[in-house]
Amino acid sequence: MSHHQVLIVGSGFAGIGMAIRLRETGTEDVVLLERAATLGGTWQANRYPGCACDVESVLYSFSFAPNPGWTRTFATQPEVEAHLRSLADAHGITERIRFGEEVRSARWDAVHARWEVVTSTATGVCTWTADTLILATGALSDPIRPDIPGLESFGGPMFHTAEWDATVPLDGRRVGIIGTGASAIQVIPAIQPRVAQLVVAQRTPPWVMPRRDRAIPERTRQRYAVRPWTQRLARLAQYLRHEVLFLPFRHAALRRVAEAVIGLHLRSQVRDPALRARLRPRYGIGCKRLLLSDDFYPAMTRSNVTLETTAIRRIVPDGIETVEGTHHRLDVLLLATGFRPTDPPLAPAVVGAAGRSLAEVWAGSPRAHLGCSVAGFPNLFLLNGPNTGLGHSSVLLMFEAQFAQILGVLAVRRARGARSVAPTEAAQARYVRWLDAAHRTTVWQSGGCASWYLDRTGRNSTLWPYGVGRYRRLLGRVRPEEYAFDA
Ligand code: N01
Repeated sequence: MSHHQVLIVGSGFAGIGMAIRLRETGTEDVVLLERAATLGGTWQANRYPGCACDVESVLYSFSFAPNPGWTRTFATQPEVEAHLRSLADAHGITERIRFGEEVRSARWDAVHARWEVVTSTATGVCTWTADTLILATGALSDPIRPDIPGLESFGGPMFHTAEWDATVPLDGRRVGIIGTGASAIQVIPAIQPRVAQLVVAQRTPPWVMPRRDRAIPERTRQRYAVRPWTQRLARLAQYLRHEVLFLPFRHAALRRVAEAVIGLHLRSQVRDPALRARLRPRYGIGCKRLLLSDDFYPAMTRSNVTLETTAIRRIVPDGIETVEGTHHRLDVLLLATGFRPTDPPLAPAVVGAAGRSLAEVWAGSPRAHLGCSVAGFPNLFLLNGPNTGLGHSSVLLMFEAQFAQILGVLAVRRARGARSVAPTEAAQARYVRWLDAAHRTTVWQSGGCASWYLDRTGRNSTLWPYGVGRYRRLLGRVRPEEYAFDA
């Protein structure tokens, strides 16, 4: 058993950024538990062809660790992963990560005022204790397979985009892909030129806007390195642009304008009116994640691509069958069917002061004070927790706001000589009521789509309902009266 001041679960952007900020502010004894063999979280797990960031690189980095070396306006997965690795190395975080440690349970020990965490490893079970536990496990870390009859009967290779099997050859084969979300629209153009046939099974057509990805010229990169303020200026411009992009999500009149403008992208890229009609979204823009692509629509017009919009009745050993009886023969089946962020897999295993788990307390609808701590769970902090996701900007900005709040709360705990801290029930309830009211007028509630933003109770427990600036202002100050400190 080993004891640490802080244990962080997960080594993606959130976990690594938190560890850096903790060390910078004087907390040296930080250990990160990572179930994978390498760091990076979602950026090491998702390795499908075409995988790239759909937020501009200049904004998809921490303000305290800018990267003047980004080679494209939208970094590819290998480049994001490499950036994260070099960040962890440069700040002495890599040696603090314990790889291959999958957290099985975490229990608050009130007697010793600490968390007891059990992990499983390749060789057995390990027990850890920590004064403070920070969950940085990501919202999009556990892929879901679709609930389609016969799925397991498929005879050829079948895998989820987040579990890409690069050993399976796709060249010259008949490939099917289920889903047309953010992952699918990156995979489809990347593999379309290589495969013999590509069947795209679409249940809901997404809104897709132009991406305008391009190489960042060497001279711009040099300028960013020599005069960092020029990169900060570019970052500010992107930040403000994204804040404007958010407005249609709250205002129906602006939504209609956005739909008209963004609808031109489909019109300009798909000439065939029949195909266009099948690709046209039928819900309010932003209700599901707004996607960016320059090559998805063109790929859909190629002669080796079939768009299937009729529901799948079942998967059979040699392909998929629709409810109208069409049988698509396939060699390989790809599942681009997303993740389940509203049922965090670790929630049943994290047990708080009253002996109840996060899953029991949440009952299918996660709630947290300011998105980063939960009443009844002392010395526990969440990164990328309930209602901290974004549909319009860089989630790294949200992480930075959470780092500030968590560091601030820990500083007050230290200053008061307290052993533990948790938000009060009243403060959390007030905050959640305010959030729910704010959500009522957003496109996510009224846009006429079914999305993973809403949990099984119909509540939006994933997204922050305003622009990023408001969250940063809210979390930039600690209000000690919102927390209970125990000596
Ligand atoms: O998953 P999704 P994703 N039968 O849930 C369909 C992030 N991300 O992996 O819309 C048939 O968006 C489903 O259909 P429908 C980003 O935050 C970021 O693509 O539910 N179809 C949908 O089309 C994103 O939002 C980047 O009707 C079924 C698709 O599968 C999040 O990850 C890149 C089905 C799932 O789409 C998730 O994106 C990629 C069924 N039974 C992803 N079940 C960046 O660039 C599901 N579908 C940063």
